Amino acid sequence: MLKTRWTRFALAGVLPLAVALPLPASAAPADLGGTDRPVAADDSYYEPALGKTGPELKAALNDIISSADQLTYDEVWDALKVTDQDPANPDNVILLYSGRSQGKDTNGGGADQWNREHTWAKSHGDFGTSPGPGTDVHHLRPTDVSVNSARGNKDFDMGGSPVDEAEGNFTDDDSFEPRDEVKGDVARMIMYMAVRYEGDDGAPDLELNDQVDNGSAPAMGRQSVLLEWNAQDPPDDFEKNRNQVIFDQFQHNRNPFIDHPEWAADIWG
Ligand SMILES: [Ca+2]
Ligand SMILES: [Ca+2]
Repeated sequence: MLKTRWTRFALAGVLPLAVALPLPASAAPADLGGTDRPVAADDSYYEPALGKTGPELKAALNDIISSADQLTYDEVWDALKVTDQDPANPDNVILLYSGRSQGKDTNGGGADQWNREHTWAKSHGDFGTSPGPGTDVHHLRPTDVSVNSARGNKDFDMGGSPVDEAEGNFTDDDSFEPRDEVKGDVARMIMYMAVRYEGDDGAPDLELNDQVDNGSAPAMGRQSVLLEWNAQDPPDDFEKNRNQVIFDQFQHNRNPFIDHPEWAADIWG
């Protein structure tokens, strides 16, 4: 924004000296973590959506958050080491379902390593791991390898038996219930995906529905339960920081439901 203004002044001859002057450091494209970017509390990011509800709100948010950078699947490893860093230990990440803090460099496919969980299961719409929904860090989280397998591609709902190595999580044949501390986080990630992906850019149109066992359909449930989880478990500092880090350092877009949890009911309530 700042760079654009300087360029316009320069082109218009209003500030001819600007042509010869170096741009302020804060306007350099490489400086994406600076404090001059909009912050979460600044609703200017959402200006075109403010005052809208229902499908109009959803469409306005899709337009806003679709302006984003995409990572490769390989770059997701390094992004998660920043977005999900343990606030109490910069060498560790916190795993989504188990809540365990463990070394950033213990990622991989072996027992008790952490890997990249697609909270919106990638088979629901079959979008794989190429840039797009398959690499969107807003819904990708570090998880224990075996806990990730236990979740599989199940929809989210209440109930089932306790999940090994992840206290407070439950699963049965067709659904997965995350621990209370991340129920809202999961709901808001799923809602982000439903709004972000509307069938453009070669990606499927992802949508919520009120069922489980969605299989390979581009749908995720259970909508009524996700709405409850969003209300029960409001965004905490870890989740808000994660949204800000993705905005500042990686994709430069935001999850609107972390900034405005009330918009979930405005769209799906
Ligand atoms: Ca939470
Ligand atoms: Ca959608």
